[in-house]
Amino acid sequence: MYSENFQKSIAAVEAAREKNITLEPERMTAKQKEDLLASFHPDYKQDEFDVLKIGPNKGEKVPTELAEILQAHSRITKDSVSLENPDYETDVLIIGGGGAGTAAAIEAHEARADVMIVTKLRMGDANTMMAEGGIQAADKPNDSPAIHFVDAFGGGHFAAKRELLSKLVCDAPEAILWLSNLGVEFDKEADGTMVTTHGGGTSRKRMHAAKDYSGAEIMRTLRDEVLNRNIPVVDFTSAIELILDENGNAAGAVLMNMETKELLVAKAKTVIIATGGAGRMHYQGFPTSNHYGATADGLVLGYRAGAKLLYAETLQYHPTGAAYPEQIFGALVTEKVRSIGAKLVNAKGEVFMHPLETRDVAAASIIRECSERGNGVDTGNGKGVWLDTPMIEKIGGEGTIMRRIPAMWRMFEKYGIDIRKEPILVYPTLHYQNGGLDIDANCMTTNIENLFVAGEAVGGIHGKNRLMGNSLLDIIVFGRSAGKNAAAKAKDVKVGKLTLSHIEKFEKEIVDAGIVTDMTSPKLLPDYTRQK
Ligand code: MEZ
Repeated sequence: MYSENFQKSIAAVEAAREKNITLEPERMTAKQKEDLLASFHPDYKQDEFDVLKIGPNKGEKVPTELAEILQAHSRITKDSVSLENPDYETDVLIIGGGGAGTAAAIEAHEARADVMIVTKLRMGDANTMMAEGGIQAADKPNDSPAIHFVDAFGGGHFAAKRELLSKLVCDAPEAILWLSNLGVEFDKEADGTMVTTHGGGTSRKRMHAAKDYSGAEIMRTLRDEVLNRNIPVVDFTSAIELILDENGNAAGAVLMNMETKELLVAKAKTVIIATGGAGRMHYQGFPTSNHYGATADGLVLGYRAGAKLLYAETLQYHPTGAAYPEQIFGALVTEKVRSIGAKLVNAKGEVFMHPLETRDVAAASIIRECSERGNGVDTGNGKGVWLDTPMIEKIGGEGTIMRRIPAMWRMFEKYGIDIRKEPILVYPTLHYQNGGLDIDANCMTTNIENLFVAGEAVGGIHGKNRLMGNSLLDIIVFGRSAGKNAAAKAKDVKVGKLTLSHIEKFEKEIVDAGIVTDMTSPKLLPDYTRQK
């Protein structure tokens, strides 16, 4: 239910609806996109970035808030814990209990390695659980991994590491099969074929979904599999520092019980970082679609131990975060809403962009509409544009919304808004970390032996912008691959004497660079008591 303030604008949206449904907005040219991004995309706001003074990416710029935690003190000193009698010993230590971590655990277990998951909240408290719209895979006759590659490579500004993107698209059909066999209930046509839709920047319909609960359905299945296999999961326990051995190879982690703050030591032959994203860093003050624990922990752990980052300066602002009501500010409004017919319109009821531009372009368009062009709707808590959801029922027929996007209906219905009848207000929300730790095609970091990474903590798979549905895909493809490779590698590893000497080395770098900070990292949880 919208108050009086919105009615004039809603009337304009309703009056233009029939015309807007059939309107085919032009695609932007490459030059128009470049100019738009340079002026309106948050990644291009130079004063929101700092140049790193220390570490493997010294001299490169990253978001100011990320620079602060990458260049912060460790939570411990090298003498805070004894490494002599580890509390846990395993072949493969997996840090993170989301989609990538659990997929890795299943494959490492399948390869008969001893495997253990440590997670700072509970298994499944992760961005995977919150993913809605779907997972891409080129498994229809009119499609191919090569076409999928071209779409994603272009969408990512031709910056993806080719070997990683190639693995992503080539392993995608098998990833869908694996998930199906584990029990994921993908949406199907009456004849049993998968329902597939478009996403922004896709030239073929290759988005597989479970309504708009795709991530929750995948996570449910992976979690069940981990539990069925009795894979040990240590929950409410965070990794706060990697442990290396005397040869500089990854060999475990220092853990902290989130409640008692007790420190524990896990020794391992190989380590997989699967800690997910960074939405709760609220870069540039943006709200986020991410889960509570998304604080870039893996980047901090890896960086302090000497692992390189790739594209850490690029973030994804999902074009359609909820802008109203305030209670759900920043929550994800899945791109699938546009895939199945809703268009973005401004306060005057005008369509201002093609609904399926890539996410960076769509986000920048919305920001321009609400700033320079002055065509945003005042939400009482900022600005937003309309996503004209009633179009969906007009195009797909009555019942389409309940059949395809029931979670969206439920999210707004709680606040008296029936998205079948009324449009909704949206504005970009911090959604995804495009950059992360630099890995090779075997998922091992390029400069620390036996340290593997999977999921959102990886940089370079998608280049500088990710297409919808390639994240649920990458957690499965790279999670599985990291699990298999870490298990295989563990067979030949002889762990040397454990050490935390990298902490001392990093402290010296902080002092030598003249960095003055009282911050410690990883951050682990957001702090909402000290907002700027
Ligand atoms: O890949 C994603 O980020 C995704 C599917 C999000 C969404 O809009 O549903």
